[in-house]
Amino acid sequence: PAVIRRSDYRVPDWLVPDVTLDFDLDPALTTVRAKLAVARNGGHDRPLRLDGDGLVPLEVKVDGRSLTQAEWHLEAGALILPLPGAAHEVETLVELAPERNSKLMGLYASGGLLCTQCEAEGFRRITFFPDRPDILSRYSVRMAADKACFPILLANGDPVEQGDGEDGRHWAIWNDPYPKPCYLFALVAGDLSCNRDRFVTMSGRDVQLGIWVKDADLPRTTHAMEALKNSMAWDERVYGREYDLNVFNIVAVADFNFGAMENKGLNIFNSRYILADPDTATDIDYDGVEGVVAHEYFHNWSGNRVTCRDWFQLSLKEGFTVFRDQNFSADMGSHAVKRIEDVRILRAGQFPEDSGPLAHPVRPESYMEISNFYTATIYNKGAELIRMMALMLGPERFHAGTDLYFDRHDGQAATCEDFVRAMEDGGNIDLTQFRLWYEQAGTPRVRALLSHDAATGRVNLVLSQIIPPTPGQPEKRPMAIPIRVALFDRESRANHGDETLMLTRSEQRFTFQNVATAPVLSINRGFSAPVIVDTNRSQADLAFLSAHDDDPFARYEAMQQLMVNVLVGQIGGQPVDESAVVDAVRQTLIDPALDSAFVAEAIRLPSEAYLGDQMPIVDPDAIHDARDALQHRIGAELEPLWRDMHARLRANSFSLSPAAKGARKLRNAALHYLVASGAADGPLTAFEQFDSADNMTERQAALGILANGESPERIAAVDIFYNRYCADALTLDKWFQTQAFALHPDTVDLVEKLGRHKDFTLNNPNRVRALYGAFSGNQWAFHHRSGKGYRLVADCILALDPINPQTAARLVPPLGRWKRFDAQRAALMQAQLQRILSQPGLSKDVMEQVRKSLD
Ligand code: DPP
Ligand code: ZN
Repeated sequence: PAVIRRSDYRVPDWLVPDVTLDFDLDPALTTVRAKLAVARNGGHDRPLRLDGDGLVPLEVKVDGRSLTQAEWHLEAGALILPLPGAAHEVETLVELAPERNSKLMGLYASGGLLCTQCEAEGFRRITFFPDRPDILSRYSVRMAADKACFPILLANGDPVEQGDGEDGRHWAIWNDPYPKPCYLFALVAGDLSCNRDRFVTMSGRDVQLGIWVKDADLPRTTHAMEALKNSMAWDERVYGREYDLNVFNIVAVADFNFGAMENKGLNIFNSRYILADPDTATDIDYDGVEGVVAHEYFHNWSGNRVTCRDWFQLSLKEGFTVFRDQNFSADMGSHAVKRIEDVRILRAGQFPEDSGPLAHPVRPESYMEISNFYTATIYNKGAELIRMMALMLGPERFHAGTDLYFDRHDGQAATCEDFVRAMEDGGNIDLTQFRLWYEQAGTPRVRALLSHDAATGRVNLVLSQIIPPTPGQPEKRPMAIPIRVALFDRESRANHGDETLMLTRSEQRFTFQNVATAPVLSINRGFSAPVIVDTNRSQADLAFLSAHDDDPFARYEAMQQLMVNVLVGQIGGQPVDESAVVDAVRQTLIDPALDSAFVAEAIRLPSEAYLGDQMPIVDPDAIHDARDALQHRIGAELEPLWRDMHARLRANSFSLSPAAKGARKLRNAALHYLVASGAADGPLTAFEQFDSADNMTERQAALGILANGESPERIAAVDIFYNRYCADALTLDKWFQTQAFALHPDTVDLVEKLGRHKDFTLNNPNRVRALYGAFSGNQWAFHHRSGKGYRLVADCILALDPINPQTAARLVPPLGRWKRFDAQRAALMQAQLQRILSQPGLSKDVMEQVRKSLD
């Protein structure tokens, strides 16, 4: 397969100002007639090239005249037409079989619906078209379908006309007045019910809102609707951006590769990010619904009104939109806890990517398959880049920059460079060096050395940076890194002042005056930069910060570092006294100033995977044992506290208030430590919570805690959960996922068995991710020394690739991390990658990931 390079970008040869699509819909056989108004772009004599993927042209017309087969040809699936003039009308006819489309790209069937997914390159599976985001067209779409099976017909924009046809068919026409790239095209046909509402925009326009689901799911859409209205109000208030059509529709579908898709005026969602009720959704699910509804809505400006010139600019819309949805969620709940969660996600997903064979810059230079670049780097690190600019500019200048960006580029296909320039011009700042964040991959390591001179009252802070080599980038230049610091007085606990230091050189010295006694350093406060910080702070200093830092993220971080030091010491055979950790946990638990959600985050041990990331060679068994032992000790020493909290935090009735969510989170943590203590009644207490909970947050947590151990309660809970929820796909996913995540010595065998379970299917991406995605994130189980875990995941990739290559390719990265493991495991992992690569007919999705992973 060919490699596409950013440097090869050329403006399109032909533009397509207007598109008329006519769909005769049927799951077995759909016909698509497309009329494109095409216009030559510049003085050249190149033919018109219309991308196609698996399409056969049944008819090709130019300006109303049918062409003979000699007048066109196909080249790598694309239709090539030599055209004489400056502007023409090109018409094509193709046939599709949506019910046989298992890739879930293009037009496909899901649970009786017909729906589309076009980003990134799915539109070329629907009709011949120049499938690139810098071609912006006005669309008029006509759909006809059987009225009984597909009573609802939706597309982008506003509905224009509808009517009944012959043989029980009906039709509808929708027009979208805003020129858009074809990746934002969408249609849905099906038997759907609607949760209707309305929103009046800041200029007084009435927008009809609709969330379309299967009738039985209607009661589960209230949270999504609240989130939508809150998002619309937030984007007006914070960014001054108003919605621009008369209708906004969301449809939930069960089979979906992404989380959701921001098609203009017609968002299509993976049902897991729409449907929520207390019996089936955890608080994390509720937050996921709120965040993803907001994310897709915010794309209407950051993505749709201003779109991307080419797919190398993907982070232009994704990084910025993640930043926007993160801040929205923080405003709806707790800023402190949201930041901690987002950093945890970044460290769990993006840091490993950035240090492995698939590392790539936020603006990549090349790709084979663009679907492989919907990554944590593009999304989450991309969001951190926007956050750093917002920090450097301050809120007013940042919004001057975003206003300028939206005004300057409205209706255009823009680049990351355009965004940075708008920040410079609107916010009055020089970002020359900062641009390196878009170019250089790899997580910078910042080393901080603090020294204090009592005689002069001077503090020196020496900061240095190293950007590790990454594939294709052996040498790195120093970056501009904003590091927020504060110095604390040990006695008075006073903060000498918060400052953002700009580290721009390899090594730099910063001086602070009038500091009488050696202070404690608080650094990278609020996680001001996506870097790894190495400091020479003692366990005593970390304990101090874990009790007294006034920045909640830094306080959490101090606690985590305290735990990491103990665990890494233990694993490396250089034990560090654990009592500081137990004391810090106790202090945190009894501090009346802290809210429950923060406490639950702070007292949780770093994950096994995160501990692995701190070691040169990951030893999954030693990590598991050390973490398990520390958990046991914290559980046992503070047992009365856990017991008391678990009883005290029981709620009388269910609520989604931040306080109620925080209480559930902390109550689950208490149960976790109580069971870890080894108390004889632990499993029974967990089972009681499982059995009596009136919400999924407590029920699933109890199930997970039981699944980690060995008890009759475990077997009972797994059984009861299955019988209660086996008819609900999203909840059954939790049953698979909880077992695949279990820290239990038999997990690898259990996953093998679950892969053969009658409810397991490769046709639903959520189910695949619930079992194999969760399993490959379970370090101890996946890296079972037998290599069985690697084989299971490779088997799944090989079986899934012919069905859904995009989802198959997403399972490859954990196998690619072999360099981080001992020689025996590394060889077993490489052998599975080789086995995958030797499969004939491998998709380019999987091939690209496997080839890079073997390098
Ligand atoms: N649908 C995906 C998202 O919203 C890709 N645009 O991030
Ligand atoms: Zn997005």
